[in-house]
Amino acid sequence: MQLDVTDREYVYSGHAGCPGCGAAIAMRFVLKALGDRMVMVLPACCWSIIAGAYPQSALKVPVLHSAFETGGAVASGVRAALDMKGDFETTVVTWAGDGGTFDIGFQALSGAVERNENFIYVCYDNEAYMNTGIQRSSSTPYGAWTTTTPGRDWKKMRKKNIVEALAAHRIPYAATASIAYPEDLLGKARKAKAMKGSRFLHIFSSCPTGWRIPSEMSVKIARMAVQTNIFPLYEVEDGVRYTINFTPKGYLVKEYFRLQGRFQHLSDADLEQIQEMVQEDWELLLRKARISY
Ligand SMILES: Cc1ncc(C[n+]2csc(CCOP(=O)(O)OP(=O)(O)O)c2C)c(N)n1
Ligand code: SF4
Ligand SMILES: [Mg+2]
Repeated sequence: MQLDVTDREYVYSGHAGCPGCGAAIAMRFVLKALGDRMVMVLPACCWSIIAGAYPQSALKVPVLHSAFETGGAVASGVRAALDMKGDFETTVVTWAGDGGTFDIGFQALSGAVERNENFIYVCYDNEAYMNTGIQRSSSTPYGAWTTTTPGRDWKKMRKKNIVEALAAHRIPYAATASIAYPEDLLGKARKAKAMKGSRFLHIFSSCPTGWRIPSEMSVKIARMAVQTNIFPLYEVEDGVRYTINFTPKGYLVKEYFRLQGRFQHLSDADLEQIQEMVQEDWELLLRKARISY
């Protein structure tokens, strides 16, 4: 199948991402969907390094590097400045990691979307603080090794459901997407661009370095996360209208876990427990999608 997407590239080759970096793939697709009439706010994360420090940049869009916790606040300010200049056409995009979104930037993000600020907030999710050496975040999944959840202290809490948290603000659009499903990802980025108000994209972005997987497995692992229901693809409009975009045939989660170094310590009993947790979450999502508004 041929992708309906421009040949134009907005990410220069030779950027500083690791081979197979899912975050780099995510950026490439999102920029193809959004085009270059934008200001990108980039709080501290791997992408700050991948893009590089001024005057260098791996991105062909204007970038404003910002402090780690400020993605929502800086984007609000950039939007206000553009509006004062009468520029209502330039899209403001925050591009932040899971640490910068789920944890340290959550206050600024929550404040901004509660005001329904007119911007797109993209969280590329590699499930840990990768740029500073693979520390656990509230996006790190149950069962994972990180450098702050080592050995038997592997993470015992569930991954925070960030889309639910954003939907609770009743924003116009919140959606999950994956680097392994580019048609879906491009469609959601275009849909978000056509809307006004606060829009949130949560993109599953494999990290070969932090997940201890070979770089060529990056997209396959991301695909398996969707096919196992570990990372379902869905949208929430106005905080209440759920649409599930893909219904998997149902791979077992152990196949996904066994391929990644970060989960090698888990026993069969742990994996069975995780399978049940994934099933529970999926059934809850199905129930929400059945409610009609
Ligand atoms: C206030 C503050 N605390 C800590 C840091 C150090 N720091 C920079 S990037 C980063 C990790 C970012 O994690 P995430 O947002 O998940 O992005 P990733 O690196 O995984 O792409 C940290 C802890 C900082 N820049 N500012
Ligand atoms: S550490 Fe992970 S997210 Fe960061 S550049 Fe490398 S592969 Fe990408
Ligand atoms: Mg991260």
